[in-house]
Amino acid sequence: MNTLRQYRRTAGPALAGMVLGVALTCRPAPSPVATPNDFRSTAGRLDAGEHRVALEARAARWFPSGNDRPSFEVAAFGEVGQAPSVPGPLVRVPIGVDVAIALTNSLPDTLLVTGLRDPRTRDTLVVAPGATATTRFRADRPGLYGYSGRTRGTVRWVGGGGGQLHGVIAVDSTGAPPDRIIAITGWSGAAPTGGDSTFVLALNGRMWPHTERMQLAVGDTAHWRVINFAGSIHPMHLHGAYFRVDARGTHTGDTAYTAAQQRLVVTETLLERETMALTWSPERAGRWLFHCHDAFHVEHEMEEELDVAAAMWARAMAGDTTPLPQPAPAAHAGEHAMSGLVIGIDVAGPASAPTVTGARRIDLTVQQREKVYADTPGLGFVLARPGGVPADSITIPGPPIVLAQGEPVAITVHNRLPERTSVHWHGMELESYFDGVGGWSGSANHVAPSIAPRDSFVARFTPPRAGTFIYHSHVSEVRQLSSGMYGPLLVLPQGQRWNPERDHVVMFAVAGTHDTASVVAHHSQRPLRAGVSHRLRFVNIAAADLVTVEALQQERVIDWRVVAKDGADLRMPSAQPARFAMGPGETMDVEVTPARGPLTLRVKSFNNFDLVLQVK
Ligand SMILES: [Cu+2]
Repeated sequence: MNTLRQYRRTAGPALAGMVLGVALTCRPAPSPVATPNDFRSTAGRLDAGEHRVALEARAARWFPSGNDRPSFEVAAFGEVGQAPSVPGPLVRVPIGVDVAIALTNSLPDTLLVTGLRDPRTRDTLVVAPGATATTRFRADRPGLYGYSGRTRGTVRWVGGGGGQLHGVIAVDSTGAPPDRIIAITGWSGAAPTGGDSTFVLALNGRMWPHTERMQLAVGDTAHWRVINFAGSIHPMHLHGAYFRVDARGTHTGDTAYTAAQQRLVVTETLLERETMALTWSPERAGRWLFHCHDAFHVEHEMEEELDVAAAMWARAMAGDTTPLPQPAPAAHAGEHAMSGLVIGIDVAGPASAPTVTGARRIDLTVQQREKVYADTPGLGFVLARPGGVPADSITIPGPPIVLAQGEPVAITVHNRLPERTSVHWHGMELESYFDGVGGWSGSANHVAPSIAPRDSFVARFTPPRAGTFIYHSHVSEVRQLSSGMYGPLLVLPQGQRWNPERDHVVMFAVAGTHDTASVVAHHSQRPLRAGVSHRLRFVNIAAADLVTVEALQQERVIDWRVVAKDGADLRMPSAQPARFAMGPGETMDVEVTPARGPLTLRVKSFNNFDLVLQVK
């Protein structure tokens, strides 16, 4: 099982919550069920010139998956007199209003809350068990804020890994368009025998497929704000369309980007306690996804482990911390077998465009070779060639697929694996049916299947813009991605030929499926030429790892020009010191003119290493 790797790799919330403390000895009435919170309405109301809210922190029963699935006893916020919710209430006010909050602590332990005394600071409000504390502030700066609670620690189950004490404050500027708020929260528990720590990740209180289904129409403008309360990074990825990042921030407020700072992306990485505001407009009807690109955070295993996680939690609350056995992994159907941080989007509109004729044909075979990563096979792609493809020939990463902007292409994916797969054309603006999420892409009455062994699927699209994209597996990604199922998808301006001497791909990925598998950088090893401009296309397709890079020559950070992000040209490319951080599912293009001597890419990630590019 791979769950512990997720925590090792992204410093998740588990470890703080794994020590179970004193359990409650007397149990009052059963806790009320926590409702999922879609943040469509504000808590409290305007009264005598003040927005007054009465909040309560209390024990609640949370059903992160379906109502027929296991539940957890957690600590949660609610409005006094109403059901608690996960996440906690939204306090939404127009700018300039005075806010008065009374918070009652109905937990059996001292409560410490940040973000309520003054949302712009991390000052703590301390509330004794049974007490009510009040706080007042003026909402004088627009933005998104997060408040979070924990207990002092004598009764750990209500804090730490068990707590869902998180809520949102939104201060709206005059004339702000309506938006939706999406909060990421995490829960974690101890490890079963033979397994790693169990965890749950939810969007607005629910895991896929029980997350809200967003309903949009072609041409709508959607404003979403995303806030991260779960203690790990979340590279949030939109399928089939770009979104514009309008603001970034933390729980103590955000900063609206100027027009020049706004960027189009398909993936934006939220670090711990970070927020973003985004705008997008669907151009094509069909079914799309907005999901975390950390493969562990969408892995079906999260759902499979829910039973043992809930059972162990219930026993721990009764004072018994003996681990239960880890369940055997379930056989996956392969049809969008996801969980966790995934939101489905239904876009209504005219049916998809008719299939173009005369498309360029490409044949891509997926197959495996034994013992590539110790005892486990490598899974990889290979392009058709005259005389056929030997049964165990794979390249990792897959071969660069080089397309021309505006030129229709029909890529036939032949599956020669002993299992189902599906290939996603990451960053590509295409028809939903060809997007590559088997069992989901398309429309309710025309769903694209995943590709069964010995079967094939033809993906048809016309790349509308030139840039750096990715093709990769969208089935059991932790294993299929880490086993090699990814490759660069390059789209060149019409009439341009790819020059691999001047145009280099550097692809970060995880080599193998074991818990301690390293992050590696794939590069052609072709030397660069001194004094000549090159394009470097950076791609992060690691299962879970943030990668930070500095480019040095003679131990000094050089300058380069960042020209594109996720395949979209930047509006205002600028020369800047050569360093960046990039989450899984992100690409970035830079232009660099190196001096003579080696160019070192100093990489910090799960493991640290230097990739040295020769410059002649
Ligand atoms: Cu994530």
